[in-house]
Amino acid sequence: MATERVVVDPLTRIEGHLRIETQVEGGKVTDAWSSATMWRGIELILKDRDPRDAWYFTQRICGVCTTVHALASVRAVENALGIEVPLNAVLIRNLIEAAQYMQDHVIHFYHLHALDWVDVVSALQADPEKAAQLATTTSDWPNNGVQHFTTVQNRLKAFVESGQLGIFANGYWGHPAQKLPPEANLMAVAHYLEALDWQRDFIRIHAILGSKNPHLQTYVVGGSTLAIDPNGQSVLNAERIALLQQLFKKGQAFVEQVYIPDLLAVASFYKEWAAIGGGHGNFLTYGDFPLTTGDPVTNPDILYQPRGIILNKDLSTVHPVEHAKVTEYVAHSWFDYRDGNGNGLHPWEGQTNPNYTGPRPSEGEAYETLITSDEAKYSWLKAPRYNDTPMEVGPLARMLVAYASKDAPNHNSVKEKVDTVLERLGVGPEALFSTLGRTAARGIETWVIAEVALDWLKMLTDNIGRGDLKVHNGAKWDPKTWPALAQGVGMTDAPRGALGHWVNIENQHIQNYQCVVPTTWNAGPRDAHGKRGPYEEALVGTPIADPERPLEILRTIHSFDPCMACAAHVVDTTGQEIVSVKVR
Ligand code: NFE
Ligand code: MG
Repeated sequence: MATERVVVDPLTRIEGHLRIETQVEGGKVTDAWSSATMWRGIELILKDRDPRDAWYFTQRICGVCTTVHALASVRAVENALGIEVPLNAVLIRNLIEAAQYMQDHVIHFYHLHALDWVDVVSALQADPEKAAQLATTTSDWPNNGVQHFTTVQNRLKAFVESGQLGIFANGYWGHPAQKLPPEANLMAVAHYLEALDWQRDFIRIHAILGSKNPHLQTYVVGGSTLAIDPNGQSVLNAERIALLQQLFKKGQAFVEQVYIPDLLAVASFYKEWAAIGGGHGNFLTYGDFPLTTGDPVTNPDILYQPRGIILNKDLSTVHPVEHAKVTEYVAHSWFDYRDGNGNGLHPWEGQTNPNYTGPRPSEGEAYETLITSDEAKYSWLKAPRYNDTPMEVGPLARMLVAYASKDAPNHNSVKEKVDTVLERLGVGPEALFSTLGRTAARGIETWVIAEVALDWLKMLTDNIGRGDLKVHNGAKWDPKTWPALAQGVGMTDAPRGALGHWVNIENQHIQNYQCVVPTTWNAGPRDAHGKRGPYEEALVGTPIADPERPLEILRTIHSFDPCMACAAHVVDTTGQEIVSVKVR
């Protein structure tokens, strides 16, 4: 049987640079390797700095999930020094993150993932009247009329006739695995364009709560710098709170009337993807969104989204998370540990010693594969493991843990929506362990968060109404009050999954800082025992209709929403040649 090496490098419509190598036999992926192809080293930049400044630097790991690294960082330092954050700051942080989830997930669905399922060129053949009928059967969204769809189609025709497809260039249009009828494609393209405007308006929430986006400015160890006075000129006054409510409500309307109906419509044509891309079946979430004061690391019970682990797709048991069991391997990564690469290191003992041993195309070195032996190093990502087990993180992990945690605050909301989606698609819970499940989980989560964000805004308003305007706890602000040695861990669940920052503080300065990031969990390479990372495992078994145009690889990898900047904590400085796909 013919064996082919199918390589996608760079894999686009993600953040950063990712190379996927696969072995394809008989029209199916039989093995896969995930490689992050760039590195910078934020963790090294943090050494010897004031830990209260770390969040400014870590937040710049990424421009997509931006704010989550600020949150993990201030929480790590608060955990190290025993600082409790006032309730207003807890809720402000939740609202910032809720808005992050909503904007990030909508952008992912429409702008990064939809074109894996939606054929833009086919939309040219659609009858706008039928498209409007289709859209209005599933939603009351005002822009679903014939006139709007006709305008969009004309815009699209003008694009194509000018030969400048712009953002729609280089898609696998007309691919045999594309199954939507032209009308569904037109509806999705119309919403793709609308979502561009929606996300820009919606994220004004971050301008209010964080002064700007990306890279919000109101974090501080001990709370928030967002001054509150309902009757004054303070940043957060009654008028701004009213605007926040309006923006969250508009956000919720888009999620409920556009995103969820589109998700269901598209998914109903691709049910076979409920049996593809499942992977290892191990899921980890740190949980998030504290509902009261208290250190979320030591008090998981205060979290709206529960902390937990699901193993081997078994939803009958949710295992607890002990951060001591997190380690990172470098056996297949371009790093070396001082005492050898056979063991994983806990982040408090973590090391960041880059040692690039791969090919150097910038120096004219040609290469076809990074996998030159079973021992090859092939990625700038370390391989995180929990209790020596690879873990998938992200919306699917959160959804499964919430679904299985009957006492969790979000259980009913999640279960109700999951059951609705499963019923509408006519599939059982086993369908969740798949590429389709991953994509559905992201939508369901956005639906849950859009609803509860309004409750958190009300909690904040009620607390302010009781006269509590406190946003910062300055008790330990002075470094002279700190012990000579302190260690902390800050956990959050970012849009793409479990995010931890670990800090060692020595004589008031950072002695070591390690970030173990969602995309590192998911996109990391094999560990010292040869166990594949989650992307790699999820790809095994994926059908490939046309090795020259491996659309199916994109579907599964995009379902994780890769962010390589986060994962490798890097920017690209090499100016790499853009080649959409190389097939051998
Ligand atoms: Ni750069 Fe990130 C999220 C984090 S993913 S997007 O969500 O943390 O690794
Ligand atoms: Mg790291």
